[in-house]
Amino acid sequence: MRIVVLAGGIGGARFLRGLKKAAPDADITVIGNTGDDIHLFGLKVCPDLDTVMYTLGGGINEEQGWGRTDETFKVKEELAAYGVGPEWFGLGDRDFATHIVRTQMLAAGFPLSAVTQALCERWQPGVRLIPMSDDRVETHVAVTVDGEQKAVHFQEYWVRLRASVDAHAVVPVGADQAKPAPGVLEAIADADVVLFPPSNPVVSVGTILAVPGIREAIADAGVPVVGLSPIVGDAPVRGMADKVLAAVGVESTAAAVAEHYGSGLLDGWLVDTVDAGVVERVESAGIQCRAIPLMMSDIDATAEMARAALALAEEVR
Ligand code: GDP
Ligand code: FO1
Ligand code: CA
Repeated sequence: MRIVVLAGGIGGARFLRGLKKAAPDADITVIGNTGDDIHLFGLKVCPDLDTVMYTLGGGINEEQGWGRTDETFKVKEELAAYGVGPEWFGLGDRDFATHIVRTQMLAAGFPLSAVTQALCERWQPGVRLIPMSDDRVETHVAVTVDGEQKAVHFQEYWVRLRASVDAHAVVPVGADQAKPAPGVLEAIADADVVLFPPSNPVVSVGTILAVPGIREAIADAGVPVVGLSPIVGDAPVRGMADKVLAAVGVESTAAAVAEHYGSGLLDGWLVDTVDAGVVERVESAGIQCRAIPLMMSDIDATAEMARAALALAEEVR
């Protein structure tokens, strides 16, 4: 079975670990969000691609969910001693090596998709990881700080400001001009099922869908598209997805997120058992819905979620 997954960072990566366990023989292609990417210290950092790569490759810091295990921060300390920041973004020494290799290969002319493949040679994530695009796309957030309206990079909004200021708009800058990376549209056209993991609907899955051609390819593939809600009991399980959902006018409920994707895209939607009350509302929007435990507390619980998603895909096929 060929499965395509549109993934952000932590939610996407953890779901993929369960999916690999639930479907060990499946051919899994992951289309990764690159809207979170940022240039720091002259280096290209791709948080969501790296989170998927490290998580599936056994190098992730499990508690944090991002960055490397057994990490140190000597380079960051040395940079700070020169007065060079930003101090609010925690790039570790081991992680730095990844960004140096990536930046060096990009400078040599390799596209990000080829660089990602090369980095995955080391990590062997057991899936084909493709960035959504080789073109630069950067999510920016329009905010008001001290009465002044401005746009900040998504990482500044998320990590420095902790999404604590009002966001008026979320813009994937460059997305409208971006082309899907080689292999993205082909993987979707050849898929037997497309899954939306419990990733951020706005700044992860939404950004991938903003690359012209990807949404259309999914709708045209004629295969089941099934998503899992990142919102449980009217709040994100982790992180501040409610803030970016509010910025695009979507309430933070499992039902509203399903309706935001819409029946033109989604065939099936899984909500947590605490949200069983919304099943009827989602189904009246033309999306088949089931309520099951959706907490990725361990790999077995996550594999159970993946099995339920694949079972729902068969029901709606
Ligand atoms: P990010 O790029 O690191 O922010 O990760 P993603 O975009 O892939 O996923 C973030 C989303 O995952 C958040 O909105 C969380 O609410 C959701 N999430 C994290 N852990 C869980 C979980 O155990 N269950 C569910 N249903 N959602 C989760
Ligand atoms: N998230 C943080 O909350 N603080 C950090 O200092 C931080 C550093 C960082 C370094 C590399 C990397 O791949 C990811 C990193 N993240 C950090 C996570 C990253 O910002 C994610 O994009 C967001 O958490 C939301 O997707
Ligand atoms: Ca992300």
